[in-house]
Amino acid sequence: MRREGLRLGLVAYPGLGGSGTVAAELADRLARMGHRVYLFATSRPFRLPEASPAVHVPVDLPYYPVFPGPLYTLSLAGTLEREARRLGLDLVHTHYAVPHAAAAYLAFGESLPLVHTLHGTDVSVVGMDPAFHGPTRRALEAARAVTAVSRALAQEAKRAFGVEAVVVPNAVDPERFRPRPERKRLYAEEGEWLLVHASNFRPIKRVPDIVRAFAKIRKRLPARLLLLGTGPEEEEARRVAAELGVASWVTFHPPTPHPEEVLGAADLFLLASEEESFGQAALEALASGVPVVATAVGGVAEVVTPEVGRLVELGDLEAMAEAALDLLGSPRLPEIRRRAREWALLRFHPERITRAYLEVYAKALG
Ligand code: GMT
Repeated sequence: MRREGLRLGLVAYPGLGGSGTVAAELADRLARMGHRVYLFATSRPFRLPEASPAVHVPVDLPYYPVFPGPLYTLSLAGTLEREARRLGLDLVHTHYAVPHAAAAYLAFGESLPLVHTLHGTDVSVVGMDPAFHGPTRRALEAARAVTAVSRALAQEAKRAFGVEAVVVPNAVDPERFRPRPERKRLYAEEGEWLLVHASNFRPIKRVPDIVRAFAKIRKRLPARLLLLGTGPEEEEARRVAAELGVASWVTFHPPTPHPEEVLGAADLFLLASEEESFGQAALEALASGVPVVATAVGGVAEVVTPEVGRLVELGDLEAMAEAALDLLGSPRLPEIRRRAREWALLRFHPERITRAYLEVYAKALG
């Protein structure tokens, strides 16, 4: 490692989504530690702090009428190759394997140390598509290191690609994600419990299930549901809320680069996903001192332990409502809230996770 620090290229999707969040926040932390960090993405990542010393390197999507669509993989490969030389990068670290791992492999082969972080559907869904599996597997095999955000995902990666991934969980910033009870009055009436869900509202997140579970809770408790984000299932979630007669207690909050302001005000966080390699939003809730009721899928059990929340079977909305009512009615709720934050800070503190990535880089650099 050079005395002045490393020159790192990180690659990420810029929009709403856990992998982009993880990459942008890691880039920011590494840059603030004194490394030179360049974040390659088609636009400035949503969760990269405005004053971050990490530099966004745009990846253009040139359009030529002869192409059937924009050639993102090729454009990223070309940008990485050109900029790595110009910037003197020591290592490239991609987040979300498809197509980032293959693009980096195309750019460098094995001439530059490459590290790839697997996030979830890049292994379980997209990566298994026959159109993407071969190139992704070859790129992962050739990398100096592959990491996965949970043990569950590492096991899946072994099955899907035959690769041994090092587990580096995601981090959460405890300064940013902290209890903010004074903000609750902005989102809920006096005497109402505030239940929150945050996601990109893709079908996999089952947002309408959250509304259905909430309707059961609302029959027994004065409560409000705040759905933070947007995406393909927003309309269906609105329709279900109207159908079940709870629309006036369901608030749709647009995506914000400051989810901490909403999460810190919540009493409970709900996650009904059918697949979740980690559950970054659940972790952010825990750090905010908010217990979580989630479906027991993928790596969620590695984040939401019995001390800080409840896990229920996928699609069991009765169990989800009961677990929520049980937690909210528990005399131990203040202690559970304290433990949620303690657990998040103990296991997922950014310093600890950044150190783990730096160890992976050190090994990759030989
Ligand atoms: O795999 C995805 O669906 C996309 C990805 C994203 O960009 O949001 O989400 C995954 O990565 C997050 C960050 O590591 C995890 O918190 C999510 O659990 C994971 N999503 C799934 O596994 C469905």
